[in-house]
Amino acid sequence: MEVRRITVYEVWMELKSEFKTSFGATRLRPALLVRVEGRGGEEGWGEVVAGEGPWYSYETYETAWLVLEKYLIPLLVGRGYVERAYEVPKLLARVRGHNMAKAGIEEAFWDLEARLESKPLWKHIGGVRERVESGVSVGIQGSLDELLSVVGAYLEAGYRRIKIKIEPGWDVEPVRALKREYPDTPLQVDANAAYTLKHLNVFRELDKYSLLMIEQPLHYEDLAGHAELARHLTTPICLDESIRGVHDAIAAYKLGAAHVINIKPGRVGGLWESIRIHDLWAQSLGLPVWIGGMLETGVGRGHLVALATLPGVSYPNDISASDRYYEEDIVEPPWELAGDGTIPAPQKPGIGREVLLERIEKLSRRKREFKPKA
Ligand code: OSB
Ligand code: MG
Repeated sequence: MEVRRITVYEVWMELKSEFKTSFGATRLRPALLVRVEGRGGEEGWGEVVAGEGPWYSYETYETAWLVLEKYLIPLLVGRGYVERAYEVPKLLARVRGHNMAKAGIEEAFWDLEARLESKPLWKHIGGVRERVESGVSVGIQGSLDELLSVVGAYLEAGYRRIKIKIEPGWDVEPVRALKREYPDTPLQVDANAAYTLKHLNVFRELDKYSLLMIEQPLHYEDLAGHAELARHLTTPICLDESIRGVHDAIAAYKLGAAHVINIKPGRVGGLWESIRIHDLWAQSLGLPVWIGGMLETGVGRGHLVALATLPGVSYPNDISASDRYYEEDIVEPPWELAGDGTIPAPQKPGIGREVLLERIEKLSRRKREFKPKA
């Protein structure tokens, strides 16, 4: 693939409602959009999911901008040519960490490659399903009444699986309330690392509610702690923040730290590493994975949908429709929920959506172009 030009846009997307987790609340979501242009005007798009501050990860939209412009893009644009998308991670491997920045540019090459081959991205990466199961991730609410009404509205809209964010003081009560009101709705919780083993009594209580899983209960570096916790619970433990690549997945398996992995391309450095984790955890070990989200725009969402079509994905994903997040998305058509609580895999090439350049230009606070030296 010839690389004619790489452009990075910094956009700020206003969420329809504030999203609150154990590490803070967001209403305005930054995103870096990466556009790679090939020879004949073809283009590919990727998204950097780093947040406003270093809370979920050490990366922020500003560190990602710096690392992209100073280190990552020069490694690719300087060559003027990239053979295959799967080689991008190898070309970027000299840079340690900064997985979200890497993923944004790697995804753009996958989208471009699939478009050049006139194939939907999901088929290009070995996906097998025509629709992906959509769940919704619900932030921490101000009261149980608000929680019940917010969840009620999502169920009304067709979502079939609910995940709620928890933190100390907002855990057993909301789970009990939801199980009482909606006993048949599959439910799981996500702590974003807000607990320690001292909270064992809370987890023992949560263990009574047949939750699908408990996501990232402990510190992101504490694989041994998760292994210890797992020995006390029947509810499966799912890791998110702790799994930064396939090496972490191997360590988690050897320690018995998790039964489930939430795969996010941003967290692990792109689609290639996501597929490697899927192949190890689901295909080789026979354990469950699903695809998580980071409140992506329609661009990042396209990459999530593609990953969710992989054969080993066996739980509903944190991939909701565009209108769960934003009044207006930056792709056409927006991602929509089908009647059965799924999102159909697209038939068009690449991520399967038209990316609205004019809208992106309008939303941009910063833009920079990179070209090979003539
Ligand atoms: O931990 O899964 C998480 C959003 C931002 C940061 C971390 C997480 C999340 C979500 C949102 O849960 C999932 C979505 O995009 O719908
Ligand atoms: Mg999570």
